[in-house]
This record gives sequence, C-alpha cells and structure tokens, in this order.
Amino acid sequence: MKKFYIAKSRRIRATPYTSRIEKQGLSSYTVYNHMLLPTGFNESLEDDYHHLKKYVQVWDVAAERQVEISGQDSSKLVQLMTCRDLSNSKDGRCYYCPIIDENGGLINDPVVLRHNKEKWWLSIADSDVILYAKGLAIGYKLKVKITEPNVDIFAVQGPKSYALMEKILGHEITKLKFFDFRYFDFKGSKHLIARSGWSKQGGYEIYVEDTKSGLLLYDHLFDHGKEFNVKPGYPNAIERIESALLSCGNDFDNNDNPFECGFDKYTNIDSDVEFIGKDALKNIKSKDIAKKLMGIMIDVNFIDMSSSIEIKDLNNTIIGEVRSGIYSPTFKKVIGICMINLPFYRDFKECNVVVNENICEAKLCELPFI
Ligand code: THG
Repeated sequence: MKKFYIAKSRRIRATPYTSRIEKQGLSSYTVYNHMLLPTGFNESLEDDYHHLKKYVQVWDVAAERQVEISGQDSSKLVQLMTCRDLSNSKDGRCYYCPIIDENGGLINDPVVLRHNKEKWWLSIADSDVILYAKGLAIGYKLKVKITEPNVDIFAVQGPKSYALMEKILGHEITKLKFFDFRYFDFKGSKHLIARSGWSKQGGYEIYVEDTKSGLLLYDHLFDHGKEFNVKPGYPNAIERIESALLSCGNDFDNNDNPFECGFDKYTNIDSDVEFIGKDALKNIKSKDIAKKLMGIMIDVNFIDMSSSIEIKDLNNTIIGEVRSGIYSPTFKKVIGICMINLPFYRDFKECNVVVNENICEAKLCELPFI
C-alpha cells in the first residue's frame, strides 16, 4: 500500500509532544479534531499490539480535545447535548456520553469530566462539538462560557502502566478507580489524571494544562520506564477493534442513533431530564431499530479500509457494510465492525465481502470480540 505524506500547516495543529514522537520514530499520522494524531512508529502495528498487551506505552492523544463548559447554566447545557442522565453525576468522575441531535443522530461520543456543577470538560472524538454547544447556548440564552482550553492529553496504557505510574507519582495513583480523576503532584506541578484510555489494557490519561511540567513528566516516564519496557504508542486499531471501542466517524456517524450502536446503557429516555432528541429516541425505541452495529470475521489476511465495504448474503442481497476492519493476529483473520440492516442482524448468517477484489467468506458475531 502506497503511503502519502501529510502536508503540515497551521490548520492541522501540532501537539506539545509532536517533536518528541517524531524523534522517537513516528511513521504516520492521521488528523483528528484538526490536530495531528500518531498512527504508527517504526515497528509494525502487530508488534505494537503485542507490546501494548504485555508492557506499557505512552501515547500522544492531545487530539482528544476538551470542550470546556462553565458557568451557571453549564450543567443544563451538558445535559441538553447528551441522552445519558447526568442528574446523579459526581465531581471527579468521567462519564462516557453519546452526544446527539434533534433526530437522535449521533454527533460525538466524548468522555465527559465533571469538575463540579459549574465546570465540565467534554473530551471529544473527531467532530466540532464546540460549534453545537455554542449554537445551543445562543439559542437557549444560557449563561455559560464555552472554550477549547490548552489541555493536551497523553495516555499511559498497558498492564505495566500501573507499576510505571506508581514509580513516578507514588502509591496514591494506584488507588484511583476506573473513570475517576483527580489532580496529582509532579515536582511541584498539579496534573489532572484519570484512570481511563482508549484501550482495554488498563492505564491512565494525563490532561496536561502546564505544558512545561507535562513535557518533563512525559520524558520522565521514558527515562525511568526502561524496566517496564516502555515505548511510544498510539491508539492501536487491532486492540480497539477486538475490544469494540468505537470510533466516531468510522463505526458510526450522524446517520446512526445510540440504540443502533449499542449505546443503550448510556441512553436514559425514561428519566425526567431534558435533552435534545429525547422524543425522537422515544419514537425510535417504540419500533425495531433499522440497523445494528455488529462484529464480522472475514476469511482473509489483509484489508485496506478507506471507505465502507458492502456485505452480501449468499443470495447476493446487500445486508450491511463493514465500517472498520483489520487483520487480527489473535483470530488469524480480518475482524471488523459493521452495520447490519434489519432483519439480517437477527440471525447471524454466513455472508460474503469483496476484499482486495476477491469474494471472501465471512461470519457475523456480537461485539466485543474479546
Ligand atoms: N479518552 C479521552 N477522550 C477521548 C477518548 C478517550 N475522546 C475521544 C474518544 N476517546 C471518545 N471515545 C471513547 C470510546 C470509548 C471509551 C472512551 C472514549 C471508553 N469506554 C469504556 C468501555 O467501552 O469499556 C468505558 C465506558 C463506560 O462504561 O463508562 O473508555 O479514550 N479522554
């Protein structure tokens, strides 16, 4: 597969870690929230996958931008944007929240951090949530301030992340529960650290506000992490597809709703909170969903995904599309995340997918794979 350079410009923003990862052997980027997001280093995606599952990696995920909503009406605005009931939310907790529009169509799936009732961060996936938030604030005449603060996340992921972070920040860090966050001291500077991250291998995310100290911490992790075999990394497509961590814009977009994407547990249409799209979701819930996100295993050892790929049943009827796919060394075939139409999502039929111009046998399954 031919690779192309990214022409850098101000519009495609660098991160504070960019110069470091480029020295550390970066080989490819994607663009996410108008910012550089690493997608590969010198070693192969498969080697990095095995490494992530065994050791610890430090990821430049500064492209996961924060939309800060503060002020008197901030709780109201955050709740208007998500179908997840946040009325019992607590300070210092993260909440995975679908953001939807008036039709119930998905806009984004951020991790929402509640600092307090008057200060929230939406740690967004790749779409311009800030414009939606500002539009709503104007229309509803809300007393809020909406900004994109200078917060640049790096993640520490993998089973050895706990030991590495304990060595650098002390024993307290190991007591942080999944999706809790608080400020930890590093050489006199405070850093917001959450136990979270876009892998199922465990770890932390450091929301760096003090760039100078954040870079010191970044370097420190490498300087003192050799015993844990620390390496630079990035959200790994193999690991995240096996774990069914969904990718906004790839696995779902604005034409899909939370029920079709398996976000049922983050969708509360029966509580009395007010959010945009609630009536639309009630209507959707009263019928069968039109399509459903599922897993697919395809009998082939390589797939190049640059757009969705049709899935047909054995009668040549289109039953859905593959939206993300990658060769999995664990399953020894291509695994993918696909959207399957009604009624075909009901029984997991054998199907066919044309990959690399060959008709390949495939099987549907429930998510996650692991
Ligand atoms: N961390 C932070 N910001 C982010 C991401 C992240 N913004 C962009 C993108 N990732 C948003 N998407 C997701 C998707 C899944 C999860 C987090 C962000 C996630 N899900 C867990 C799961 O599915 O098991 C837990 C969800 C729960 O039950 O609460 O972690 O990674 N800062």
